[in-house]
Amino acid sequence: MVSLRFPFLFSQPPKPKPKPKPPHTKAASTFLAASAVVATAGAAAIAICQDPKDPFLKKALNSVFSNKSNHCSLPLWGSLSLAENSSSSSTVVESRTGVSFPSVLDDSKRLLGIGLRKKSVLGLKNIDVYAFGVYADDNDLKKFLSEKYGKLSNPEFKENKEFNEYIIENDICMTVRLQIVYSKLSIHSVRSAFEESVGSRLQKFGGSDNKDLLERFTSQFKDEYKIPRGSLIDLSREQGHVLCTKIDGKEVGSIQSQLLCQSILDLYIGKDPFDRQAKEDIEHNLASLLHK
Ligand code: DAO
Ligand code: DAO
Repeated sequence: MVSLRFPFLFSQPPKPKPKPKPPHTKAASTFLAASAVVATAGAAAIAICQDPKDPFLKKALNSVFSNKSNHCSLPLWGSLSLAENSSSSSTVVESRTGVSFPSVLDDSKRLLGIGLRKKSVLGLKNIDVYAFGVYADDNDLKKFLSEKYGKLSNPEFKENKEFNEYIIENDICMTVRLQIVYSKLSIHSVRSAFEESVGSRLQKFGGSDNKDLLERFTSQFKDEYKIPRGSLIDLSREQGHVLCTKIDGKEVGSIQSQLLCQSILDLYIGKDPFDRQAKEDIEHNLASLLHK
């Protein structure tokens, strides 16, 4: 079954010719996706965007993805090459917020899934805080997953839920990109939210004595920083379990800690993720990537 919300990542689109980019409205994206589906029978098209509520698009996508020969011609790791096969200009839209994410980041990281971080305030309302995209380096994925899981069949791999933990724990270069959608975010509320979310993971994986690590992390975020709606925060695990944080493309700090990297990734692809559907999409895409 192909997820309509995120059905495209491992197809190998013919390299599209660069076109002038229209303003990225939802309508424009939907139109682009729909016309490209019709035109190219389901290759690059879907990398633009999809809206599962759009009956026309849903139908178009269904028909494309029900035809296996049109979908995912990627056979083996050996043919996986983002540089050759992905258009770095394509984006994916998180449908609830309208926020878009590039399907490739830093030339080598591919988008595995997108989701939404909500937060309940005083048990009264749920606010949308940020949309996120989870990326992983192609070569690292190839190396780590094929070494460990290359011999499993697709169903065996899908059933093997420990591969998420493996990805969370190991030295695979990954980025979680957050795009803020809540317009009244203060540094104070950010600090207390991640003391709760990251703090509970530090405790879960590392035991009780991790106050220093949490403080080192939170002290990177100075009171004077502003994070209005539209701000972009990249949390990247770089080689050697180094967590590097950028705000709007500017590095604000990096900390070498396997525990911290693992705790951050666990928020998105661990046992109790912020967005369960996003995690499932990521699992699905990893499975497709390993066995095509
Ligand atoms: O306005 O008090 C309020 C509610 C704020 C909720 C903030 C949640 C912050 C979540 C972490 C964001 C990390 C960028
Ligand atoms: O959503 O609860 C959460 C955790 C988010 C973890 C990352 C926070 C990084 C925040 C940077 C803020 C910069 C001022």
